[in-house]
Amino acid sequence: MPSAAAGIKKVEFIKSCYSLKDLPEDNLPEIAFAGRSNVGKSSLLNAIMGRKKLVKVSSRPGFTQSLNFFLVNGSAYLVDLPGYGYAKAPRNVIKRWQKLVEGYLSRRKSLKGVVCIFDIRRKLDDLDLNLVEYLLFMKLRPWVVLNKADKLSGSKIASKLRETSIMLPRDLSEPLVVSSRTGKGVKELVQTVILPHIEKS
Ligand SMILES: Nc1nc2c(ncn2[C@@H]2O[C@H](COP(=O)(O)OP(=O)(O)O)[C@@H](O)[C@H]2O)c(=O)[nH]1
Ligand SMILES: [Mg+2]
Repeated sequence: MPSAAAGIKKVEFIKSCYSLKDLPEDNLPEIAFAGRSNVGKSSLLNAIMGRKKLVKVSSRPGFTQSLNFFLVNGSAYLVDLPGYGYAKAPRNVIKRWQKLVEGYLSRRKSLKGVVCIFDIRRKLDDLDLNLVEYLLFMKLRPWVVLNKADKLSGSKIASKLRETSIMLPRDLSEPLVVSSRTGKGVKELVQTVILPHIEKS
């Protein structure tokens, strides 16, 4: 993924936050990216920002418990949240995750919404649905993105999209189908979700 999506002109890594005390001041519009560990969150951020290694694609899923802040166009943050649902994560790691992510989601005033990334091949489970419902409960906007579309044929994509839409709360907009590997759907995600919510209003 050599170049950033149109409209993403400049990207800088700002910091990784391991505790809520470390968060940068919330004085800029911000969009967070959430999803199960290994769903391709970091890869999708890299595809959006056009930098293969800006966000570390981990070989040890479930162990990165930090919120990673990226400054886009000098005027907004994209935030890589730690992934959930790693089967081998010990209880204390899960507890820490909850405290960090829920603490962040519940107090971040500048947060415009959360891109919820799911694997298009998998049926949504309780953890995925809990995320979407928690966001709605907190009056935050979820944008659902189905990643790894390169793994399925066109007709299978359509049926998976239907299956997922049915499970989601009604008032959400249609999930976007993407592949961080091929770049499919990334431009639409940037144009319809990211840019409109991070540009100055
Ligand atoms: N086939 C395919 N693999 C992907 C895609 N996005 C990510 N991956 C792979 O999925 C694994 C996890 O990706 P990563 O970005 O680290 O996931 P994260 O844990 O959600 O940040 C890596 O092996 C990626 O190469 C995609 O769109 N298609
Ligand atoms: Mg990651």
